[in-house]
Amino acid sequence: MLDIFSSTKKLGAGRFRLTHKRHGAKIFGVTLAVGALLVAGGFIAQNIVSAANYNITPYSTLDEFENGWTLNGAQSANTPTIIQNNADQFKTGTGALKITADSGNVVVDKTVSLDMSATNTLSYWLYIPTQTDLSQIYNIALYFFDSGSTFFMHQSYGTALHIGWNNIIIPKSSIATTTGASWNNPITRLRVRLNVVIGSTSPTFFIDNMQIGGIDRPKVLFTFDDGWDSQYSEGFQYMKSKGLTGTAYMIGDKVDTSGYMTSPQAAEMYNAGWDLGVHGATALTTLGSVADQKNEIQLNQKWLTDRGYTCAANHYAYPNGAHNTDSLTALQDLGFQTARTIIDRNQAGDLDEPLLLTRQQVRGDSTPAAIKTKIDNAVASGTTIILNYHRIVATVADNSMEVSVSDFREIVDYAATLAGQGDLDVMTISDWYNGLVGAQSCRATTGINPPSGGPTGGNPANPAPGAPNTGLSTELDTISLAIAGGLTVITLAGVVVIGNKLFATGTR
Ligand SMILES: [Ca+2]
Repeated sequence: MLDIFSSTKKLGAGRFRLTHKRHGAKIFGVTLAVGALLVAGGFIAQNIVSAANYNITPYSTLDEFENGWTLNGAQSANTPTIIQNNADQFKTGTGALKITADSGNVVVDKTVSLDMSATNTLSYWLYIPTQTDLSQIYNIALYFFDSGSTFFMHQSYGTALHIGWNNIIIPKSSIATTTGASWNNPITRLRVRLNVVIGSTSPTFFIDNMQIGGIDRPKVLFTFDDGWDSQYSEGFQYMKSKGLTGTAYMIGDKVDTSGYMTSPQAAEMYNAGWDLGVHGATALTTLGSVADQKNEIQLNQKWLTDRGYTCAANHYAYPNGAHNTDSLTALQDLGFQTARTIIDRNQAGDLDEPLLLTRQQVRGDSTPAAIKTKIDNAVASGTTIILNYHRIVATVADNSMEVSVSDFREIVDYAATLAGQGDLDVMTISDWYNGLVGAQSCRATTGINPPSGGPTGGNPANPAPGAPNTGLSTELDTISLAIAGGLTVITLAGVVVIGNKLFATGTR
């Protein structure tokens, strides 16, 4: 059975969901249509065998926030406004629910009759217009009442949100509940409650597209900031022993200085399949203009591109997490594909704001058990967890910058075990992004090199990321060129050639 990226469906403004098709009968019709549009080169169509499509189980829409919502209360003397089906910002359908507070908390309800007993995941979208709005939102709580007084509740805190669209995906099992509430009961009322920061004026946000039941392929990204030498000596070496690769966001002019990686070490990591992304030593928000921010970003990007480390040269990590609207403009102008913040939340596999990726910090005083729980939540909710490390040391002296070797290894072991069981994939940032948008892997030209694990939990025939597939690639390239431009369907042992595209079959 093939796993192929078969269609891209646009859901409302800017949202793409990549749909998984697993049935051989459907593959050929779709693929022939796509293949006819492509020009064959001397490479393998990597996107088909990589994790091009992360959605495994489709989501079902629970509410469009377009009707039935009523203002149910606010703090006295306040006059909030709600507008449902507001088209200023929305994800799906024709509008979203826009809520504007007036210096106090706001409660908005909708009477429903929903059976949520059989679903596991819950997702919804929040749009925060400006940084000022964000700074005035303490949290946004979603309630699911199964009676007049018992309910489930999930809160998104302002500190875990960013401006623009936030795709919140959570396992239903992680939602707080009152005593007596049960998902086996019909849900009779939905509630959205905005709790504002004391002293706020009139924060606005939008909520749209509540969905249940969907699951995307879970991912773990090990990311490391600054290019410290222990990222080579421990991070790279230990992950290599487990067949895993990670992402180091580099500060160009720190390389070959005391405490940081050497040039040969960086080269070894890159050549072994690691991503080297762009970081820096200067917080962008300390720079006065878009042009100044661009210069700082490009300075560090140049260190990578000068050396041919191009796979993740369009992936950025904000120094200190600091960013503003000028930063977004600068990165967008420069063609960056992702930028990682220091907002701690699991990242949706359905890309929300690519220049505002979230992370999960791993600190010296983070217990391995707590990090494992976050990984478990990623598995349960079908999200991506972008782990963020700095130095890995024998004895931790700085909790914000250092993690012990033993704690680090425990998490690597855990991720490797789950990947080996087919529960998740461990990948680099470029493979994650390219797979998500349906582009081929950066390293595809050396053979069939999918991210570790494969799209449905591991194809033992696939080599490690970055490692050439010595058994197939040369032969496949030859066949690819020979049939360029045609629509012939050829099936070899373990390989399907359709038109000018090639697909490796597995045991999936
Ligand atoms: Ca809607």
